[in-house]
Amino acid sequence: HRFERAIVRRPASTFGEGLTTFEGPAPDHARMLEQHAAYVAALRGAGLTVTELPALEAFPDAHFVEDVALIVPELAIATRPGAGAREGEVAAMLDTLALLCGDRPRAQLEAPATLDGGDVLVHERRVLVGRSDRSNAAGVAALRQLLEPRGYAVVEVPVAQGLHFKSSVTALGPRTLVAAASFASLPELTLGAPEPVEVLALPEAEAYAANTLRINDTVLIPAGFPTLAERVDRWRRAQAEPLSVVALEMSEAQKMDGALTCLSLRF
Ligand code: CIR
Repeated sequence: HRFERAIVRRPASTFGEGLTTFEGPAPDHARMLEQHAAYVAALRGAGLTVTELPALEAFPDAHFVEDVALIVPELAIATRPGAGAREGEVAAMLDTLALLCGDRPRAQLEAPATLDGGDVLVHERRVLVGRSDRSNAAGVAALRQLLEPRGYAVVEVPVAQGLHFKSSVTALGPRTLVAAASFASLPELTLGAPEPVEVLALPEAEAYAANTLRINDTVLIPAGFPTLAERVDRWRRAQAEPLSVVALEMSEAQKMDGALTCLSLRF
C-alpha cells in the first residue's frame, strides 16, 4: 500500500503547555518549528502531498494530529482522544477529513469510547490497538466494529509503559516491526499474522527510537539513536527494493511525549 497524502498542523506558540511526563529542559518553540519544518520536508521528500493546517493556540498538543483520526483506504475515523484537554482538537479536524478523504465513508467515535490514534498501528490487514491510559475498552471495541467488517483483524495489546502503543512499537515493513525491549516479546505483536513477522528489539535506553515512520520507499527515524540506526541500516540492506533512511532531530517533540508518527496523518 502506498501513501499519497499527509496532514500536519503547525505547532502553536503554546506547545510547551501541552501534556507531558518529561522532566528536564523546557521545550523551545523556534527549534520546534525548525524540526517540524524538516519533518514536513521529509514527508514531501517521501513523495507525499502535504496539507499544513494552521496552529491552534488554544490546543497546545494539536500538532500531534495522529491522535485525532485514523484514515485507511476503506474509511476515515475521527477519534475521541482520551485526554479531556485534547477532545476539542477533533472538531478542528472534521472539515479537513471531509475535504481530503475523498469518497471514503466517515465515522466518529462517541462516548464512552476513547481512542488516541497513537495507539493504533495498521500493519497490513492487522490493526494492533493499544489499551493505554488514553484508549479504553470501548474505544477498542468501536474500532473493531468499524474495521473488522472491512477486512481488518483488530488485535488488542496492553500498553504497560509509555504514552501510546506506537511510542513503543512501529512497523518498518510488512514483515518487520521495531519495538522497545519491554514490548518486543508480547505475543500480540505477531498474533494472526499471515506471514512470519520479525520484531527488532531496541535496548531500553533507546526505547524512544521505536517510533519510526515508514512512508513508501522512505523510512524516517529519530536522530541520535545508534542501535536503531544500525539495525535499520542492516534491515534496509537486506530488502529487495531500494529504501532511503532519513534521520530527523526530534528533541522538542520528545520533550512533549511526541514522536515521528504523532506529527502527521498519512493516507
Ligand atoms: C499528549 O500527551 O497527548 C501529547 N503531549 C503527546 C501526544 C503524542 N502523540 C502520539 O504519540 N501519537
